[in-house]
Amino acid sequence: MHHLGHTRSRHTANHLLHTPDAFVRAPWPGMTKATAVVHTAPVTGAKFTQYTAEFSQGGELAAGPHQRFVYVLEGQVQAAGQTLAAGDYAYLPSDGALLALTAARVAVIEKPYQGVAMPGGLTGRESDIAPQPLMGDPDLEVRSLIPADPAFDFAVNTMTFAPGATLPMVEIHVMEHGLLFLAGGGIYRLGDDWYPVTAGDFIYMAPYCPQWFGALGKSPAKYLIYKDWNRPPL
Ligand code: UGY
Ligand code: MN
Repeated sequence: MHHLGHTRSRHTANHLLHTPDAFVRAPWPGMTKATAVVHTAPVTGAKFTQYTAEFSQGGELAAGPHQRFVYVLEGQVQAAGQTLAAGDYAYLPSDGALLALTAARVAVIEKPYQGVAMPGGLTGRESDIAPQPLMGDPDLEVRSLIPADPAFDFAVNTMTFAPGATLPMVEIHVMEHGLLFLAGGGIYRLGDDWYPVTAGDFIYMAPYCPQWFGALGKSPAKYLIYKDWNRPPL
């Protein structure tokens, strides 16, 4: 029994709030000394999969059949012959295998490619990406981790909100989102509900889920956000 059956987690028709108290870890073939917390997958209606892979030192995650994006949350992993540390990321169109050089936690996004020729792989460091203010607001910085090239069929950004900063409007759009809170917190509107959210939480937003966020507290709020991108809906 935990907190008398209470959790902030919630799953509705158009959104999922997945909080760490409700995470269940499971391995699958291709994982050695590693487990995954699957946050969203096609079973929820999503057209992608997002999970947090948790590794002991020496742990491995084999390549899967789909393009993979990884963002290191903690520790060090090797991907495509490169060493990635916290804040580093990689787009791996094939050969997406990961080897943990230390105990590590990695955000993993996988999606069947929509198109003919997948772009080449790349790695980067989030802090090297120049921030862009969202709709001119210098208190809301967007860093695009995937290059602006239509060969990519999804986008992954970080969004950093100064204390008190908000999304400029309630967004309603055809794209779906996978969102992992990296730091700070605030209030997220999802559909007709408002939720307190904090670092470690995950949110899935289905297409057309009304969404808005306001940052609370004395330190910036930051999240990693996936969306399908660069493809017509039909
Ligand atoms: O890119 C986006 O749609 C982003 N502004 N959405 C969000 O933060 N919920
Ligand atoms: Mn959005």
